[in-house]
Amino acid sequence: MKMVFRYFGLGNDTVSLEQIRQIPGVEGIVWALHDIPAGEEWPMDKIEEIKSQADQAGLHLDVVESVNIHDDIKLGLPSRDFYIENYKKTIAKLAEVGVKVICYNFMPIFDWLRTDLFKQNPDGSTSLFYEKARIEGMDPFDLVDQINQDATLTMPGWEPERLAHLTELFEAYRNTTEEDLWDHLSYFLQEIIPVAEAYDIQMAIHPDDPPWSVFGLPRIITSQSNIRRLLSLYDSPANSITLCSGSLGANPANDIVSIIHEFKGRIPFAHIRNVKVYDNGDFIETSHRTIDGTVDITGIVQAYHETGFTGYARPDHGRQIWNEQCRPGYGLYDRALGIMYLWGLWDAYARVQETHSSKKEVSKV
Ligand code: DNO
Repeated sequence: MKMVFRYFGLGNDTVSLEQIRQIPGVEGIVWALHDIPAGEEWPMDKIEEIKSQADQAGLHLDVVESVNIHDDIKLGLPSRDFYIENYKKTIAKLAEVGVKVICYNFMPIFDWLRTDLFKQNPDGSTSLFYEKARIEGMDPFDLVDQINQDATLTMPGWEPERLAHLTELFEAYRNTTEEDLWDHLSYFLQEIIPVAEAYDIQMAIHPDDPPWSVFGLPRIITSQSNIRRLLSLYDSPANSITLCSGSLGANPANDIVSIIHEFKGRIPFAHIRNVKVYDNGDFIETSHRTIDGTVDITGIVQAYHETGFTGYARPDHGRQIWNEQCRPGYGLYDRALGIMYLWGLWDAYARVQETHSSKKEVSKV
């Protein structure tokens, strides 16, 4: 397991590269050019800027999260070919600076969705929270009005240029079914995976968060069987997944341990985090510790260990603790605590395995 940490870039992150470097066992940053709109080719000079910052800090930049997919590709519009060509050019440039994994997602319009970014916990910390009934009761067109009236309602994937076209986007998706989305994903993969293979890069799709349809929009990377279908769309190690335990874990029917065992070898990147799911379908993000949430983090780390996981892993969405001023979910403190918990579990399994194999050696003698 190679530990990495998400970094939003100079001026965009409250956590510095020096701080990241001091978290035990962290070797690299997970990065992106966040100011380049989806669909545009990434400029080489900006890529090189991040490369030189990372080099100076002694961190690698093997993992990019995300090169976002233009909605025309998800909608299957004729203009998709132009955006796919840009995507291929970006892959080639990322390979030049040594990128090994590109994380992306195929969620229409939005990325991850929550109803509260600062939900108060009893201990005074705050967490990201999702109130299911509130989203279910919301008309997407009312939502657009609300966002237009309240600019603070901003989330990842809700870039200003996209918000301006939100009504049109909802209209465009009105007749798009899940099967259409599968077709459009397949088209994208048939074009992109041969290029990724040629550059020795793994394309790792991130599951939908939450893993169900929101605002009537189709969502397809939601379950073990759908991941199986995704991997069969193009049978190559370059067609792979970012296994996010918290995204899939918002649906307790998803057995992440079983997913790790079934898809070993096709998981180059793991997001390991916990959520607590309530009976009514609401969920709140918790510390990484197993006992604090519904996701079996202990079992997940054990499964990665047992399957000989050598990919990249990062903690994800921490709580906001100790009065840290940071991007919701992306503070230093709780994610660094999360890393130490993950290492603790990992090292304990490594020790158990060593002891087990040395006992076997002794019994052979
Ligand atoms: C949230 C992240 C997601 C993720 C994208 C991948 O914190 O896990 O925003 O980066 O969905 O494309």
